[in-house]
Amino acid sequence: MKGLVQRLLDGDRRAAARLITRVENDRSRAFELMKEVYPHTGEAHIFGITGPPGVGKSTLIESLTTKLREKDQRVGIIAVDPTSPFTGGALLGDRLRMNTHSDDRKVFIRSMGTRGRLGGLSWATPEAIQILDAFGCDTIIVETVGAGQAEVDIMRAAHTSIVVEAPGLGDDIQAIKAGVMEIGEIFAVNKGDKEGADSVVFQIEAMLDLNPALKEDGAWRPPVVRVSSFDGSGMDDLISSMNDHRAYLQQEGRIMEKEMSMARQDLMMLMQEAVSCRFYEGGEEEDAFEAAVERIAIRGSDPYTELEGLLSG
Ligand SMILES: Nc1nc2c(ncn2[C@@H]2O[C@H](COP(=O)(O)OP(=O)(O)O)[C@@H](O)[C@H]2O)c(=O)[nH]1
Ligand SMILES: [Mg+2]
Repeated sequence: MKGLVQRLLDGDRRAAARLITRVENDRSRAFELMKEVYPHTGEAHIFGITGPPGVGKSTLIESLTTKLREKDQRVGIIAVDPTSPFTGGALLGDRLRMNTHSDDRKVFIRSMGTRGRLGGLSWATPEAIQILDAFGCDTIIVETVGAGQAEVDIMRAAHTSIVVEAPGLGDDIQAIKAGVMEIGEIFAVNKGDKEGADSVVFQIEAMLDLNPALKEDGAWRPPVVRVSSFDGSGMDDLISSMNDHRAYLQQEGRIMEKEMSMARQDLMMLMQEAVSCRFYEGGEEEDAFEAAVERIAIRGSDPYTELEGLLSG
């Protein structure tokens, strides 16, 4: 029988699903398989889509996917759902609905919980992206809920970051946090069918005007696109902006900069995980870690000495 990786490369959807489950549940063993998968990655364009809950990210992805399918693209969608560290369950129950595409063999949809990891991605998200890349997806869309570190995470894991906003979410200008202004390479103002969308577009444009870096030669000025996932208006403009950004990255070695930043993010996450799993997520050396904590708490030692001890042990 063919191995799981070979079946993935042959375009077997079940193999893709099973591999993702493995990297979620049995990580260090799955890394052996990822070594075989990785050489087959690097073809897909990865889009991160972030924004506050309720702006319509999932709905937008669904209509975008319809458009991409008209061009016969193979599409991979990963929705990262923040899970509560207290209950272990999904915080928002933000499962992708996506019924429109559930029978389409060229669309792969997967929800993943963050499983208590701080930040916008779960430990296994980078591998899930790689698996879908090797599976042959032309476009991979990763949905994360915008909440501080989440945006930074997704920006570093994607070629193009799309920030979604919408009218009617309370104080518009406050919903558009300063942090997202820096990470958005495209702004999609969703719910364009509703009143107030123009005002949101205007406010984002005004905030972008304040950034002198965007006026520099060769800088990418993020387009602000008004869309409606309900009536489909603006969706072609959004697709053009996505293509424009992709073309922009192809110029003057910018893609290499992106690839470096993505590789840095992948490796940093693995290193953080290696340390946290080794010492405090039920790892083998948790006892040593806890003993060090106790020594520090009673002032019998200090964190700096203990760090040296743990890492050299
Ligand atoms: N009027 C309007 N409502 C929308 C639009 N897109 C999404 N919604 C609604 O907004 C709500 C949140 O959508 P969802 O996609 O789950 O948002 P997410 O939390 O950002 O993923 C749902 O009730 C959608 O039906 C749109 O373009 N126009
Ligand atoms: Mg959603």
